[in-house]
Amino acid sequence: MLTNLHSIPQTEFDVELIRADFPILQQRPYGKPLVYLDNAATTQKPHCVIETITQYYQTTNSNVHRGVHFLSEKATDAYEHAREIVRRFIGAQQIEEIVFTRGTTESINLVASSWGAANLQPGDEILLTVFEHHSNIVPWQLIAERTGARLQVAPLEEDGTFDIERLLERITERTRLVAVAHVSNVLGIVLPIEPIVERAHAVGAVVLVDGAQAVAHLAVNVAQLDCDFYAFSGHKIYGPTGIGVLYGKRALLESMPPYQGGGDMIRRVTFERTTYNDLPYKFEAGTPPIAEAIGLARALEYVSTIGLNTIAAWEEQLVSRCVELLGQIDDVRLLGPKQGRTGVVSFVVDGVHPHDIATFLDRQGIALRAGHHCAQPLMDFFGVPASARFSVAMYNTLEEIEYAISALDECLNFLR
Ligand code: C6P
Repeated sequence: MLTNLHSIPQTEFDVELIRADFPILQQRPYGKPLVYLDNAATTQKPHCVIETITQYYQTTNSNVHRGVHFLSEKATDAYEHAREIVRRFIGAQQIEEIVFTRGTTESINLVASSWGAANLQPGDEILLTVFEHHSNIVPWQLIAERTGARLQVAPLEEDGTFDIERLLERITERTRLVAVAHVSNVLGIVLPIEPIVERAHAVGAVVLVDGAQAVAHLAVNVAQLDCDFYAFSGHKIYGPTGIGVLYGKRALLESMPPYQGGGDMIRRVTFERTTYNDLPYKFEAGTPPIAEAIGLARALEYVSTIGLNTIAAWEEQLVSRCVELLGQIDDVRLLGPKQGRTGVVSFVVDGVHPHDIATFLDRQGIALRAGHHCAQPLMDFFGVPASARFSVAMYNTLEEIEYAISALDECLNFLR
């Protein structure tokens, strides 16, 4: 049995062939070719994912785990097969460790509500970094308020670089949980997870990794990382919206109380007492996102046949070219380091609002994001209200990067 989908032999990378798989790339906003550089917000979907979802509704649609009829069994098989694909994709050891959720946000809220309520006490510490997404801050604030635990925050250096030692030294006997982004959605830096896990486990703390910006860009193996929880969203890895994954070590998931109550998460209900279903169903109350899970599995297979290492090598070229060309424009300030970044390039320009940049570029057919990127504490750290951000996917080309940066240059000449 394959333990990890990343071990599938990979085909040669041809960006034009890849582009042909994504019908939306034929769109022409304002009559211009679409240059989609907002992939950190959400990625586009290949034919095979769209087809799989359509096929599901045309041939299989039914509720899962509930019926003995033909369609229900077919839908259940497809849904459970999707779980197995996810398991292999992230290198989890057991199928029970894969919980389907609505997305990264729900995965983190599940852990905060369930694990947090059962394990946190006054004086306990939850360690985050200053560059976390709001989805990996607010759930911890909510549970800290309920339990009396406190948030601790690992800082960045003044120049926007990250020193892992500054995080490690904050893991103490009081730390109960460390929750960190694998890849920052603003800085693009990749956190070394292993030393964090090692130090956290040494003091008896657990580690949750927010993989929202990682899974589409680097080969993740949760068994190797040895993290306790790993969260990601389907829509950021060429899959549908409305589906996400929470990986959790079996023993931890077993020990946690349910997150939501409803159908499918129970074994027996009486008005006096309810007993709960086995993993992972204990955490999947109600009708799950069935078509979405099946679509996600198709997306993961698609990514696996291309190969994450191949994708990462291509995206590295895109990001490096973007950083290099931005460096040639006066007054552009890059947020984060020049090198060692994955997927995203965020920047600010003195005297120009990022929204004006995004609006100007939009008229050239270029989609990028401007705003606080749901990372307001990081914007505060840099002393800016917002930034502009290019974010790449495997279907972007070097020509698109060059076109986008020359449009930016034109925009700044116009606005300044
Ligand atoms: N970041 C971005 O444009 P959801 O919304 O649940 O799929 O993902 C939340 C999330 C959690 N962590 C990180 C590191 C993220 O980047 C995101 C989503 C998008 O950067 C939308 S704000």
